[in-house]
Order: sequence, then structure tokens, then C-alpha cells
Amino acid sequence: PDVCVVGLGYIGLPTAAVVARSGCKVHGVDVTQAVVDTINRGEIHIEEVDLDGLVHGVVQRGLLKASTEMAPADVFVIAVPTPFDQDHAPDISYVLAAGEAVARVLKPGDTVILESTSPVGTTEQLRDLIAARRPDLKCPDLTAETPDISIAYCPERVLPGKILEELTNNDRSIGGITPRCARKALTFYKLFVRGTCVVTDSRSAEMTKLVENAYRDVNIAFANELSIVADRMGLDVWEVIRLANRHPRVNILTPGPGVGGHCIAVDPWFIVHGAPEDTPLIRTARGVNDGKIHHVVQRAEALIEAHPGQTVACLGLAFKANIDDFRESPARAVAARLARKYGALVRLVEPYASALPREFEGTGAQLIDIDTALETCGVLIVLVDHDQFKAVPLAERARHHVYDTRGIWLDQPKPATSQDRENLKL
Ligand code: SAJ
Repeated sequence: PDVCVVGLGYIGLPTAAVVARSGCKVHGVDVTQAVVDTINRGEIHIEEVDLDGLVHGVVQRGLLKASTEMAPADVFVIAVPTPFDQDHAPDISYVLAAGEAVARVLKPGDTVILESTSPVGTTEQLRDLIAARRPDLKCPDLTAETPDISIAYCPERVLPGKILEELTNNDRSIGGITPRCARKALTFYKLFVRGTCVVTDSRSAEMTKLVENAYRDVNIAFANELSIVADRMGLDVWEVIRLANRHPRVNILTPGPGVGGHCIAVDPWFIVHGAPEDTPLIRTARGVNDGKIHHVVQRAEALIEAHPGQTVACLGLAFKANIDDFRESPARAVAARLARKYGALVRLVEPYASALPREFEGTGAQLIDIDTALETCGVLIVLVDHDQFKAVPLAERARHHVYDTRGIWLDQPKPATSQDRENLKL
């Protein structure tokens, strides 16, 4: 089939490239002209392992073309952002705008697939919008026996840093407005997915996506809360988790400076917003993970003030290990607060950054490499578990005053499960 991918960001661009690699002609649509121009030159505007070579190849072979304009196709994949507002209410305006644009070019036989993380019921809203704009097309609902088009919700579940691998190998939920819609969407995913595609209805698939990230958030919150309790009790949280995880049915995740990224800290709010009375646990977990940043700042300040005049190296700004994504990063938030307070005493080590983010301007804080940090800084605050930091020899670490928020500098192995260690190993 000819495929149109709407939204060429972290999900849309890799998806467009993988679909094109399977031999389909792909038309990518993005509202930003610069993004379109970059892709049409065979280059990419985001960082992701192996994506540059793949995009270059499919653009050269004429299989992927980007544009700011919608074009007719057989399958439409919508992968636009769904942010939330100040009250944590989901904003699906980009999805609906994409739906408007798709509706204009739809023809009988087409399939429309929504991939954006969305509150429950969004796919039905998309169907209602298309039905209103295109009264000439019979839209799917459980009473229409032979609809002209199919509409489905099929969320992505790829891990940044492993997107291309997980895009093909992960299982997928395929949620149709009707079973027929699900079967049509399934045919499309079979073109490039090696994992199992499990068919369901659109509302269950929407909720499943939110549940996956809320599950992770709640479990990380448990680990983060334990780390705060352990600090108060003078216990080593890593030792406690390591021991507890020897129990065959206990599997505690890894504490850190908080939860970053664009999904786990956002998606739980979509559930809370849909059922505010019934979600005290999910809401509290968000509060615990956001609050961990303040705890880390306080502990770092106590260590810094216990060693007056010593220079401080904050190790890591990224939102997690071995990636160059600094958006919504708790490490960056902690480092910025320390830089504002201690100014030129603070150094930042981030192997994935070539310059410091704007909030560090004027603080006096400087970007240095890990070797310089080990040579010149008395206090080390580990904020990200980059491999480069894990490789620092034990003797070097012992010469410094260390606050290790990620537990990478333990003599013991990390307390996460082997599966989790695998997931986090990018
Ligand atoms: N983190 C911890 N402790 C842990 C695990 C993670 O502090 O034990 C922190 C990380 O450092 C990071 C944040 O949580 O700041 C999120 O990292 P992550 O690796 O858990 O997840 P993301 O945000 O990169 O990707 C998630 C994934 N969801 C799940 O694992 C359930 C991914 O599969 C989704 O596709 C993605 O969200 C998404 O797009 O929704």
C-alpha cells in the first residue's frame, strides 16, 4: 500500500523509515518546513541509533518523501504529539487537526491509524470528526456492516535509544473501532512488525498504552520513596533493594533523581484526568517522582556544604543513560539548581552535550570532561548512569566525596532485575 505518516517526530520518522524499508511508498507530512527539508536531503532532525543511515537509504531510493502537504494514500498513520495543559488535561488538538487534514483526501478502502498516546475515546472522536467532514464516506461503527474506511488505534511502545529494534520486534496492540478495522490495521503492521500483533478494540488499546507507562511510573515511585526513607533511616537503599529482590516475587526498580522523558511523566495524568476520583495511587506516584528532585537537591547541598570551597562535578544532564535527550530531565533540573546556588564552583560533565543548556548561562558553571572532573573536583554528584561514568575505576571514585543518585558506583551489582537492566542498557 501507499502510506502517509502524519507527524515526523520521534515516533513518526522511524515508523515512516521502517515502513519504507519494507517496500511501501511513504509520504511523510510535518508542519515544520525545516524538518521536511532535512528529511528530503536524506538527513534527520532527531538523534536515534542507526536512524540516519536508514532514512538516507529510503530517501535515496525514492521510497520516503516528506512534505508539509497531505497527499492521498491507502493507509494513514497519525503520530503527532498529545501534550497536557497546566491542569494536566490532555490536549488532543494536534490529533484532531491531523484528522481534518486526512479527511480531505480519504477515499473508500483507506485505513486511518492513530498511534499518538491518547486519552480513552480519542479514536472514536477521530471517527466522529471524519464522519462529519466526509458524509459521502460510510465510517465504521458497530452497526455499519460495510464501512467505506477503517479506523484503528495502535500505540507505539518503543524505547528511545532502541527505537528501530523495538519498532520491529515488540508486540503490538491493534485496537479497531470494529473487528473489521482491527483486521485491516493488522494487515498493515504485519508488513514490518516481527512481534505478535494482538487484536482488540480501540478503547482498550488506548487504555493499555496509558497503563503501561503508569505501571512503570508507580513502580519507579516506590523505589524513589524507598530511597528517601532509607536516607532518613541511615540505610543504604541499594543494599535493601538488592536483598529484597532475592525474593522470588519481589522486583523493585531503580531509584534515581526523578522521572524524565516525554511519556512516563505525562501519560499517567491522562488516566487521572479520565477518573480523578479513582486514581489516588497514580496521582501520588507522580508527586513522589516529581518530589524526588527536591530531595536530591537537598542531599547534594548538604554534601557540598560539608566540604566548603571544593569544586562540584554534576555527572550527567540527560534524562536517562546513554542518550543525548535533555528534555524533561531531572538530572538537568538538579544541576541547574546547584549551578544557580553555587555558581562557578559547579562543573557539568555530559559526554552527549556539546554546549550547556540555556538555563546555565550566567551561572559560571562550565562543561568539562570526566577526566578533568576526576582530577579537579572534590565533590561528585552522579545524576545519570551513562556507561562512561560506570567505567570510572573504583580507586578514582574513592578519592572523592560522592552522592550517587543512580547507584552506579556500588561494589555490588545494580538491584534492578535482569530484564530491566537489559531495557536500560541502550
Ligand atoms: N527510571 C528510573 N528508574 C528505573 C527506570 C527508569 O529512575 O528503574 C527513569 C529514567 O531514568 C528516566 C525515566 O525513568 O528518567 C523514564 O525512562 P524509561 O527508560 O523507563 O522509559 P522512556 O521514557 O524512555 O520510555 C517509556 C517506555 N515505557 C515503558 O517502559 C513502560 C517505552 O516503552 C515507551 O514506548 C515510551 O515510554 C513511550 O513512548 O511511551
